[in-house]
Amino acid sequence: MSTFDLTRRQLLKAAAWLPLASACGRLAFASDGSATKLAQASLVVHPDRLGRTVSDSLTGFSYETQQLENPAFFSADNHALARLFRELSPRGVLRIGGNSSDYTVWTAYRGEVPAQRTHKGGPQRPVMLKPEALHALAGFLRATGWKLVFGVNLKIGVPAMAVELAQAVRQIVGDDLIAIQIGNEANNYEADYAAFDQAWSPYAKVIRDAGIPIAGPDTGANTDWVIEYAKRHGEENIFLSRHYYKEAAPRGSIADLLAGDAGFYTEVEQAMQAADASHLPFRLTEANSYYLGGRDGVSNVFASALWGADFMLAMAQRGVAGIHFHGGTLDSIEASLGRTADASTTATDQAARRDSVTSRYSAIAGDVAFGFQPRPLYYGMQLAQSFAGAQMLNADLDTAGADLTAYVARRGHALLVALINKDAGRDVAVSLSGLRGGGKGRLMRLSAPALDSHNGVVFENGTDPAQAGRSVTVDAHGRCSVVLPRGSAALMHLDRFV
Ligand code: BDP
Repeated sequence: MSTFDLTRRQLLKAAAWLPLASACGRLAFASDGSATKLAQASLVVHPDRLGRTVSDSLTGFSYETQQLENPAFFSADNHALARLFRELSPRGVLRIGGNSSDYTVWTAYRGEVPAQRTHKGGPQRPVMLKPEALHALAGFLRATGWKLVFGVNLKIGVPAMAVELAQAVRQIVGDDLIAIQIGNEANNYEADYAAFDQAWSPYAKVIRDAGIPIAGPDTGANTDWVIEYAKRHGEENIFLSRHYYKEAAPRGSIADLLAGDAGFYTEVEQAMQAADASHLPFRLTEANSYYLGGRDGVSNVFASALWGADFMLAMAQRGVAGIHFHGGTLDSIEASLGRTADASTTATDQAARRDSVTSRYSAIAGDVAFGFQPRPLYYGMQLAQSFAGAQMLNADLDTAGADLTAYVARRGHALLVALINKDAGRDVAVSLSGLRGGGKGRLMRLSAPALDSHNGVVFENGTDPAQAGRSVTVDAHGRCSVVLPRGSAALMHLDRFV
């Protein structure tokens, strides 16, 4: 466990704190109206126990290279998608890659390209990537302020084509390119790290010789590869990377997703040791709830918002610099898995049509024909993005046995507290202490009718007064209490903490 972990401790004597429920201005009531069934949790903030500084570019997305086959998708003219990116983060990072990047033919390349072996579990046809798609992508990046991480293929075994593509990306996208990655999840097709390193090295050499920054190893799992790669190639890289999915889609469920993934957190701490030793950021360049396209009724419902917010903040607390949620059209994801999308829909309303053409786990639904809209996960990302650039603070959390997580950070003079009640069965009253006496701020709730709701998600961070949260006041002793209904989260922003 990291020293920044919030520890579960014995239940404090909550009785003495009960009057404080009104100190935050009657924030909420238990959803069953009964105060007696509330779990009484506590959070003690320690302003002097500093944690990691959260990266400015914490928020990221990952899309298949195949998505670029339609240059109108990532284009400055795709205003609806550009707005959703921009509103989520002013400094996000888009990663292009996935299985389809290993089957991509750069159409401007004039050399020989061997016939591509397609196999079960991979795309059935190569992606034909044209220069106009890169020009459109460059426009999209300028319109959003986002940067780019771009994957070239390793599997085809043609470094000459990879370097030409990398050069074109660099020339067209310019300084908005952070790095080129070589190969997608090579742990799924190279026998071991040594075999990967041998295949990867000629690519890395020509791309670096062309003056283009690289990052990697972009492995699907295998934290040991990340550690070995950092040792061997740390100095040549801009950042280190791997991917994350909790499990395969058939094994997914809301309960499984919300239970968290302590084993992975430990792996991240190991990867972070390697990253810190090589003075490199570590990014999860592709991540989401369940691989094989996501799980319907789990990856695309409100539970994914609570999971996404918790996952991003748990990663940020451990020092991960960016989390790139994988997604895009159903067509692009199904193709990456060697399957054909069935996006036929009888829906007549626009929202349902957008949903039907989108991969299960995508945080944004829609396509160029139908337009775009946020999915529940998008709102969870928004909550976590509030921490970008802030400094994490250590705190002691007593969950009182509920599935509750909490994250605390300082930004300038302000204090941020995220409280995530992933418990499906218990409302929780959280007594906060260690705050600045008499402080004032806002409480913004993230809620939906139920954990399995596809629609009706609200994150009260808007300028619309009806969705702008409510004011909170901390008592003279620096205490305050918040009730979190089961399956909901809240972000507290206190204006003058120091
Ligand atoms: C990852 C691949 C990506 C797939 C995803 C999935 O990189 O191309 O779309 O799995 O299975 O491993 O959903």
